Amino acid sequence: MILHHYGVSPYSEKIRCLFGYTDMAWQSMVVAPLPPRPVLDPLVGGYRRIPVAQIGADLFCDSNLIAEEISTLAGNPQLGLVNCAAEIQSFVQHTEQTVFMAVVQSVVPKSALAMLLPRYWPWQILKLMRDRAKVAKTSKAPRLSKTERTDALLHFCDGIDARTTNSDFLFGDTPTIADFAAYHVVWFADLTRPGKLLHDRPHALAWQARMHAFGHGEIAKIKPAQVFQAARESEPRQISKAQRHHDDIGASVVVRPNDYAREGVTGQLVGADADRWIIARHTDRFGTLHVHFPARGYELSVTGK
Ligand SMILES: N[C@@H](CCC(=O)N[C@@H](CS)C(=O)NCC(=O)O)C(=O)O
Repeated sequence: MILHHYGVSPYSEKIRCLFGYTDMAWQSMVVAPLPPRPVLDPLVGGYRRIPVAQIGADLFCDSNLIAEEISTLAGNPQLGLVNCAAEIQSFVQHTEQTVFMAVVQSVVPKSALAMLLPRYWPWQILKLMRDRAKVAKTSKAPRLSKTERTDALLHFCDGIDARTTNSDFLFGDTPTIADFAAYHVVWFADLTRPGKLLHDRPHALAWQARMHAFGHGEIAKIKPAQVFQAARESEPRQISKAQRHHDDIGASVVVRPNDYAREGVTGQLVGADADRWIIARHTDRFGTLHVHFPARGYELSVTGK
């Protein structure tokens, strides 16, 4: 599996940590924190969020869908959100929507600069900050008040501490996708305000250390030419029979995130079920590519039949 990612991306950290836990070998393609991304853009065709995973001519958008692919490869259903109990699903949803937003919206420019200055040139930081301000303007994600942010973070941290008092992980003695969803939020909070979020919560801190100890798996760097070759020389994988029954199969569609960074991908719907949409992009450069999206958190519009 190739992962298109960048260092300070929290959702990428979630996947890197999953690679560590499952002890997976993967190929790393580091991309810029904002478009244009000359390696990824021609493959994915418009989706601008990171991470994106690639297996040959199949592209997987969104960390929860990537986690599902990893869960299948690793034979561990608890790492795929759609396989988990409703309680775990709603924990992940709340963590990645409300708690993540509370962390992001609490970052003050001074700590953002402290995080970025050792990693990027000043002109890149300026561009990145302008870009994210633009993304925030068109975002449909709720803007939380200071009190809402404080309450959400307090509740989250206390919850982690309580859940890890008598067990090693949030929902028992082995990790589920909930642990990785919570971990990347804590990791990002620590990048911007080191040590502040879980401060004075011994069980939560021990859990964080256990998650950190998984590492990132076996990483191999991959070159742009190899990424392109993998796409060009592979056929997209077979679509299952069950995914070929949707009424709109064959239609021209656009799929886009329903919250922020809403640039969409245009193509032909070739597979769909309750959890996933698969759209085909026919390209001169790579032949046919399949771009996979989770149904949750994304919207599909039919543009022609
Ligand atoms: N739900 C997405 C969220 C991904 C996300 O927000 N990624 C960030 C970077 S960690 C991003 O791309 N932000 C806005 C942008 O660059 O367009 C996922 O789970 O992958």
